Amino acid sequence: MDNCLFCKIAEKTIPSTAVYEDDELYAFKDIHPHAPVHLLVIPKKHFSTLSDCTPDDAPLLGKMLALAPRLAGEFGCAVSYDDQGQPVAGFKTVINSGPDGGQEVYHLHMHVIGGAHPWRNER
Ligand code: DGP
Repeated sequence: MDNCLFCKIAEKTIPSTAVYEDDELYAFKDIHPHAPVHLLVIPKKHFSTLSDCTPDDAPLLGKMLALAPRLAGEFGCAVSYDDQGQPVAGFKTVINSGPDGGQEVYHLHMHVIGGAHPWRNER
């Protein structure tokens, strides 16, 4: 789509630090990281927001979600289990949608954020 920042990033007309790519998805480092690991996963097909997706897009959305733990593992923040079977480490996946959802870039993207836990006290 013309004038879409993340379409241009996926097309490589704007540079980014790639961490994953296939025929449908592109993932790269966020330019303003909120934590030691902060990645963005985008579909190459342009959707402005999650609200523009339909049930037919479920396989693509599932593929995006399934990529999160794989990338978290590659960046050292996957959930693992200690000797007592308690979960350790971990990451957060976020899709901001629309102005009330805090979305700033209008190309669907999923944040994968880990390596720190500032949100633990937010619960
Ligand atoms: P959101 O608020 O969910 O729309 O988050 C947009 C994110 O995109 C924000 O964390 C910063 C990131 N971002 C914005 N512009 C660029 C860019 O040019 N390159 C990269 N790598 N990330 C960007």
